[in-house]
Amino acid sequence: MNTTRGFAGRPRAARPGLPPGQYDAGDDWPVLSAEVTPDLAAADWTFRVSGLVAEPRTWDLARARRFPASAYEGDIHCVTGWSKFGVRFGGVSLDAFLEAAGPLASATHAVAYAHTGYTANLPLADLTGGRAWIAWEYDGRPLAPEHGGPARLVVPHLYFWKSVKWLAGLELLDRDRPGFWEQNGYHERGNPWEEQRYSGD
Ligand SMILES: Nc1nc2c(c(=O)[nH]1)N[C@H]1C(S)=C(S)[C@@H](COP(=O)(O)O)O[C@H]1N2
Ligand SMILES: [Mo]
Repeated sequence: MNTTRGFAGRPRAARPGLPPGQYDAGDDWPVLSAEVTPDLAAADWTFRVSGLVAEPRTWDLARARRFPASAYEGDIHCVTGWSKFGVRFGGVSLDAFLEAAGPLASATHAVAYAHTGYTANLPLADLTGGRAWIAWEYDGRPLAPEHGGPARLVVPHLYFWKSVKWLAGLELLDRDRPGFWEQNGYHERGNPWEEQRYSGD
């Protein structure tokens, strides 16, 4: 035999773009929901920006679609370990909604909440600057209900638990207020590149 001892069976080098401790889920797209998928028709979906804003605003899907279209093409990372490469979400940049409502200077954090009651907290800076979307399409088709359709939040540079499905609103705050998983031990920010999985990481 001509194999070099110690070489065969060595783990392959991590794929570039894979954060520490993650694996590539390939074509799979697992569904992770703490709730039962709600019966939420596109016509009944609304999104509200409230709290520390100049003017609280609410949009339905038809009005949300009037903002310039914006897509995210890239990778997503779930704290349970899977990452998915080359996803394509279509919708609108969250900046458009925030600019319309006018965050007050005192606003530093936000709680994103779902039509089901699920919540996630984020620093406001992670939701601005072209890094967060409200998405209603996946691969050019309407977002499937189990993946958060009619519309969900997509904040791909953080662990995907922050990307609230069946998104109902954002409340802007002057302090960090833990959401559903964050009250159960998960990290307040959740940067996958720093492996911020659990509180204190
Ligand atoms: N409303 C709601 N949004 C949610 C969740 C949830 O349980 N409820 N799970 C989060 C988690 S942990 C992940 S990894 C992603 C999963 O999205 P997917 O089911 O489309 O893969 O949604 C996030 N958003
Ligand atoms: Mo997750």
